[in-house]
Amino acid sequence: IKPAFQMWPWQYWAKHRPTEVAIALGDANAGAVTWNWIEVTANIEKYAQRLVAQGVKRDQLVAVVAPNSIDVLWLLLAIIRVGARYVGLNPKLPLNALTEQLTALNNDYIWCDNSDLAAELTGKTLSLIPEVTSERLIPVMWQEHRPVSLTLTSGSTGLPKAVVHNAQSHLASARGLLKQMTFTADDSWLLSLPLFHISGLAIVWRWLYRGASIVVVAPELQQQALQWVTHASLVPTQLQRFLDSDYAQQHQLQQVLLGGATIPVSLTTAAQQVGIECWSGYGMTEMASTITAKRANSSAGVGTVLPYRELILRDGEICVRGNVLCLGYYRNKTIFSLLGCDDDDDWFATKDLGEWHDDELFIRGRADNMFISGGENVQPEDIEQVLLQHPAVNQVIVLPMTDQEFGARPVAILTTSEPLDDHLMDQLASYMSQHVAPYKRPIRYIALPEKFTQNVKISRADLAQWLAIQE
Ligand code: 4YB
Repeated sequence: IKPAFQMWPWQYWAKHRPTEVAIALGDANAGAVTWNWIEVTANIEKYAQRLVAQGVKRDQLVAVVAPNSIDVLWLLLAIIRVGARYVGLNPKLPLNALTEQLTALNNDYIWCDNSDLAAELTGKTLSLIPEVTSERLIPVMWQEHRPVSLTLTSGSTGLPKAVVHNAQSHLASARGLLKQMTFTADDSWLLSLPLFHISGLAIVWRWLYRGASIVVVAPELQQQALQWVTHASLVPTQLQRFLDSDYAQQHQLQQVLLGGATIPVSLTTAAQQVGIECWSGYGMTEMASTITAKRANSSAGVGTVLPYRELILRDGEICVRGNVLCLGYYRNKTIFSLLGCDDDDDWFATKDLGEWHDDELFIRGRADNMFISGGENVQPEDIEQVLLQHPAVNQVIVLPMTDQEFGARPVAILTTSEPLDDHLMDQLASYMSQHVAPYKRPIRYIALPEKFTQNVKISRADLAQWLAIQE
């Protein structure tokens, strides 16, 4: 794969699209603050000088603990500019989890938008404010193979892994997706997912790859801001909420890339009806976001493999490789390979289960979610997919509940479009008895507490912990 840029991407666009809007803070058509590519380049340089003045050096690790904001975006770009590495952490995590993750990362610097929190965390605190009087030349060149980011991704157990990517894999990810999905230099992509998750970072790299504009808004304006942009990346619940809101009545949103969890066909159909073209994707942190995608249609599959990615099934397990694959996992200041011990095998085994039907990939769930009920193997995602086809079900997670007789039995935890009362529960139970074998029928239907729907994706582990303490 040949390099996408011979210079810093923003520098390239400052040459080729100098006065086009590159960043908008708010609604670009209604008095938002905007920066063109020349201004973006100058601003990155300014923030980079501030980092250098505080001692940040190439190859160092800067942790950022904050929700999305324009400051976080400048910081990310400036960190890359000085040759350091960016790692974002979810600011909503409890203090002990943040501390544990930072200790494992052994970061050199930290930036928080909240100074109380910063005081509690490890690493030298950075400030974005100081004006730098004596500017120094920053002797770092654009090199696509240099590691630029660490992205935390949690498996089902243990500490999250820190996935290292260089600029090349991020750009290959953008390039391959944009060979299929239309995103022109005149379009705008909302920064609609967190920069501490791969889905948020991928938005930045598509923007840089295309020289288009990125729209940043305060978290409370996210819903409304979907009206102001042509493109957005959303998890299914975000799209559901937008469609349920009044904002969906009038918008210029053309294309939405969906991913991160099972995408209900009913959702993409409803979006299509208000003029939003949906793309259904399957992706993961290790592969720099989207791996397969398609224009949403009447099938629940996730389409075909994008350029710069390869995918095979081995005994039903999805294995991947390609230019977008990360450099490895970061531990003790070292990058460890994510591949197994066999040197001849360069496929990354994902633990996701898949099937091909008519050349399209279907995700069947994760191997480690499977449980046994009365001697039968139960794949929770199978049950979820049937429930999602019920018109009243918006979102559902199926978990095992310990059972004297069966070892474990499935329970469904869900959000619904009407109140989850006895009547609806009876309806769901009778619907399931018509569609699945007895051992796959949930023994209880429980409403999903609001607090679990705030993150990019629902953590099955957190939800299982909560379920264990319910009577
Ligand atoms: C799925 C799944 C699917 C992932 N069905 N299980 O830019 C994007 O691609 C994007 C756009 C909108 C929303 C999200 C994204 C993402 O990047 C998602 C990437 C992601 O979720 N990465 S992750 O490391 O946090 O989790 C990966 C796991 O998520 C996979 O291994 C699957 O288990 C699951 N998943 N897409 C069913 N369409």
